Amino acid sequence: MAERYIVTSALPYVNNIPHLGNLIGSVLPADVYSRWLRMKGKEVIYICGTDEHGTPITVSARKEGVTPRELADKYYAIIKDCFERFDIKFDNFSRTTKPIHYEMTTHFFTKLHENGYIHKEDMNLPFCPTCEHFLPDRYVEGICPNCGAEGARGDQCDACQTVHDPEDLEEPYCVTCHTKPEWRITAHWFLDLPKLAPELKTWLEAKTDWPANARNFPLAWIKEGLKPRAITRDIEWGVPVPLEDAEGKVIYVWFDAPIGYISSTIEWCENEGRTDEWKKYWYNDEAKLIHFLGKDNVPFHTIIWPGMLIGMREDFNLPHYIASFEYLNFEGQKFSKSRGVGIWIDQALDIYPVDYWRYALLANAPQTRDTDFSMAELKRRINDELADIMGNFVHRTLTFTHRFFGGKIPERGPLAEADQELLATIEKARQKIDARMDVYDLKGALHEVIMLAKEGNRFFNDRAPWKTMKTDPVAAGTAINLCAQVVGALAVVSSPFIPRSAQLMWEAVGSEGLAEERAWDEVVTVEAGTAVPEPTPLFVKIEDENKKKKAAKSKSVVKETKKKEGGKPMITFDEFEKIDLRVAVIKTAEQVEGTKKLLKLTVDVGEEEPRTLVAGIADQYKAEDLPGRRIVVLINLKPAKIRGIISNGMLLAAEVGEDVGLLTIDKELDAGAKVL
Ligand code: B3M
Ligand code: ZN
Repeated sequence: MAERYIVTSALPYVNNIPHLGNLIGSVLPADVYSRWLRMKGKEVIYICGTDEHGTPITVSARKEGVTPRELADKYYAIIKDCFERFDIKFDNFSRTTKPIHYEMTTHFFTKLHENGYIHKEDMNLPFCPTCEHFLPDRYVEGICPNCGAEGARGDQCDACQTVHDPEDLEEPYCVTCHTKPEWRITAHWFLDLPKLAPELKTWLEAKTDWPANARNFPLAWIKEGLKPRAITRDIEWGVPVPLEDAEGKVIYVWFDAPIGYISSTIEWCENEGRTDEWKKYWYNDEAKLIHFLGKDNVPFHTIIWPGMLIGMREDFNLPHYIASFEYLNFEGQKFSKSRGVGIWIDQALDIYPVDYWRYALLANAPQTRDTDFSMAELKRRINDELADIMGNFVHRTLTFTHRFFGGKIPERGPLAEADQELLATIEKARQKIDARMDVYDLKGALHEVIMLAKEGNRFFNDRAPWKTMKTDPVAAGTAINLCAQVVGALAVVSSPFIPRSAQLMWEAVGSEGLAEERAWDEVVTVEAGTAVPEPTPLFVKIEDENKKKKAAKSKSVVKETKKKEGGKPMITFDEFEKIDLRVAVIKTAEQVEGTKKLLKLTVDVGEEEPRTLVAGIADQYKAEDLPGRRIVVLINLKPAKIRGIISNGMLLAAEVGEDVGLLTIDKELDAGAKVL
C-alpha cells in the first residue's frame, strides 16, 4: 500500500494579501514537496485554508471599516485567486469560518475539557476604559518581557517569537487609542500544558532530524517549565466556548487555527464523496503529517498543537516533520507595506511569469537562515540559470532536430562510452534530487535539476553534432536522441518546481499528456521518430531596466519617424557628402508679419554677410530668445521665396508631433564650422 502523507501550509490570516516572503515561507515549498510526493506515487493530500478568527482579523476589519466577515470574504477570494495563479495545487483550500470547522473545534474543546486538560482560572487582564473592552492579543502592545523589543503584542513578540501573556508586557497601551489600560478580573479557560509536558518532551526529543529552529526552541521552553495557556478570549469574533458559564467568550485563534488542518481535510473528503477517509490520514499511525510554516509559528505547532492532539486521547497522529522556514528579506530590508518594501503576490505576476518567481524564490528559499531576496538576484537566476542553462539546452536540442532531422527525433546508433555515461547521469540526477527532497532541502534539489541541464549542455558541446553531422551523421543523430532523453527527464524532475515550463519541455520533445502525471521513478523514453514542434525559447532573459527603457524609447521614436516619412532609402557616403551643414550663430530673429509660425532669422555662417532664412518655429521659440544661439544650418539648399522673403538655407530641427527642438552645438565652435 502506498504511503500516506498530509502536507500542510500555515493557514494565512485573512486580513491582507501575502507577500513573496509569506509565499516562500510555507506555501510554495509545501506545494513543491507535495507535487513531488504525488509523482512518487504516494497518497498525499495538500491542505490549507484561511485563518479567519482572532484579533488579527478584528483589528484589521476595524481599520478598514468593515465587519470581520466582510473582511474575510474579501481576502479569502483574493488569496485563493493569487495562490491559483501561482500554480499552488492544494487538494483543499478551506476557511476556518466553515460550519465543519466550528464543529471540530467545539469537539476538541469539549473533549480536552472532559479529559482534564482544560481548566478555568481568573485572570487579571488589560481593559481599555476609552474603548470599553478587554484588550486581548493584538489590541495591546508594549515592551517584550523576553527581549525588550518595543511594540510586542499581547500574545507573542515578533522580534524574538516568544509567546507570553499580556500581563508580562511592560508599559502596555491600547493599539486603538493608546490609552494605558486598566486591569480587570475576568474568567478564562486554560490548556494545561504542564500536564502534557512529559509526553511532549519525549516526542520532541526523538525528532533529531528536525530543523534546529523547530526543535531547540520548544525543548528549551519545556526545560524552563511550561505554564498553562489561556485559550479563550473576550471578543465577539470566533468559535463560542462550548460551556454554560462562558457566555460571550470565544476560543483563542491559535487553538482553533490548527484544527483547520483537520476540518479542511474533512471538507475535502466530503467534496470527494469519501466521507470517512480523512481518518486514514489523521488516525493512521503510518500517515505522515508534515507542516510547512514560518519560524514565528513554531511554538504553536511544536507545543500547543501537539499538546492538544495528545490530550484528545483519540490516537491522533502527531506532526512527523516541521519544515520551518526563516524569514525572507527584500533588498536588505523587512517586507513592509507601509514603508513600501517588498512585492506582494497580487502584483508579482504582472512583472514576471509565474515560473520566474517560483524558480528564483525556491533557489533562494530561507531554509536555514534569514535570506535576502533582490530583483538583481532574480534577474541573475533567470538569465544565468533558467535561460542560459536550461532554456538554452532545450532550445539547441530542438533547433538541431529541426535543422538536420526534419523535426523528428533521430535514431540512436551504437552508444559510445560518453553516451552511456549521459544515460547514467540522468538516473543519478533523479537520485540526487530525491536525496535532497528526502531531507526537505528543496533548494538543494532544485540545484540538482539545473545541474542535469548543465550536464546536457556539456554533452552537447563535447559531442559537437554540428561537426559530426558532416563526418559521422549517425553519431550526431545519437547525440541528439540522447539530448532529447535529457529534455524529457528534465521535464519530469523540474515539474514540482516550475510546472508550466516543465510541461512546455515535455511537449517540446513531442510527449503527450501531463508531465506532472508521470511516475517520478520511471525512465522517460523519447522514441526515435517522434515529431517535435518548432522550438520557441522557454525563458526570455530579463533585460537591464535602463536598456529596456532606452530600447522602448528609441523604438517609439523610430515608429513615429516611420509613420511620418515612411522611412527613407539607403544613401551612400558620397550622397551624404553633397549636403553642406554648418554651425550658424543666430544674429537677429523676428516674426514674419501676418503669420503665427514663421520667424525671419539672420544667421552668421562664417561668410562675409549674414544669411537670411525663414523657419516655422515661432510657436515653439520666442524671437527674443534666439539671438546668440549656435545652431546647424543646411547652406547649399536652393534658395526659396517664403512670404516674399528669400530664404537662403534651412535650419535643422528634430520633431515629434508638435514638439520641435533646434539642433544646437554643445561647444562654442566658430560660425561656419563644418558639421559632418
Ligand atoms: N495564521 C499565522 C500566520 O499567518 C497563522 C498561522 C496559522 S497555522 C495553523 O503567520
Ligand atoms: Zn483603547
